Amino acid sequence: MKRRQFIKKTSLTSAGIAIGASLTNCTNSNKKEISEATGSTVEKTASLPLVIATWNVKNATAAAMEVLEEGGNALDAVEQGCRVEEANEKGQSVGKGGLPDRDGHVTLDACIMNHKGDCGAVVYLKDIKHAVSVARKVMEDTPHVMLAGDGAKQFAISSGFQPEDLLTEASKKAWEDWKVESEYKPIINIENHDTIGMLAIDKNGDISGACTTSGLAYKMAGRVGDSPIIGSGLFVDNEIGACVATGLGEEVVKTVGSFLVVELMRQGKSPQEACEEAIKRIVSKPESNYKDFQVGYIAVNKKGETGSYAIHKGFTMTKCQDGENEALESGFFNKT
Ligand code: SD4
Repeated sequence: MKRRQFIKKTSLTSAGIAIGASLTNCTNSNKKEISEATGSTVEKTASLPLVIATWNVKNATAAAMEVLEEGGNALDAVEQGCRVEEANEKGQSVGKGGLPDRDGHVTLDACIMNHKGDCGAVVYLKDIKHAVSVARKVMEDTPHVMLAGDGAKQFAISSGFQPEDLLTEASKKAWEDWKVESEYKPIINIENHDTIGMLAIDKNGDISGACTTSGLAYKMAGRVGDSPIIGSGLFVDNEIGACVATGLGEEVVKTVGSFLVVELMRQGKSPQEACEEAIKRIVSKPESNYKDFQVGYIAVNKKGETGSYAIHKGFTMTKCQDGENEALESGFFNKT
């Protein structure tokens, strides 16, 4: 049997076991050190391939890792990983089942970026659950980087995507309950299911990233956040590293957060130090009301070192590497 067939066969037949095993083996590894500069935990491992994602999305990172272990590239991995959460109807911030805007419409934002610096995005996409795959099609099949609204939907349908109602009974009920008071307030952490941002390095050392979301629950109709904006929600520079953001998109956009993190790594900061500095830019603004909102970043550099940091407690980064798939608590700024 050829080696490629063997890898494919073993990974296909053992996929469930491998994923199941990694889900239960979520022990903290001893590959971490305390940074003398910042006092925070810094990853020291650099074995490839690796996948990291915002929040606790181990099924998604496991799916991405499966792609990489079968010899797939980082772009395929992040797309496939994000699709897991987009299809998960229980996740109320991504894809099908996402919470709607204040008028009851589920609208999706997503982007993707590869190691060559190519990128694609969709904003205000309705009725198509795999927004990340539409973003990839924008990147690969059009002369543009971003499509919005009706045009994005038409393009998706003409590319073979099936339209469907994305508002589930559970999300409709949540929206109807919300309408009683109609009080708009960002939710600081949505446990377990939230915007999914994913970064991967494949066996060749090439980096890709993706980000997909239904945006903020009960947002104004037409609102778009950071997640589909290259440089804000996501940025990849294959020479340096990559970053992806989650939380209140308006605050990420104002500081061009993911680009900032990558540029700080270019200047010599570790991924951890860069994420911390980018959060400090937000919270140290005069009259910042950071106590009322959350922002979190995860980042990886070319060496495979990773970092994550948020304004508030409760943010996690899922990391899949060396047979382990674990949700790691992030450091956070607000200690009060
Ligand atoms: C947005 N950043 O639309 C997204 C929402 C999010 O955790 O990440 N929530 O602003």
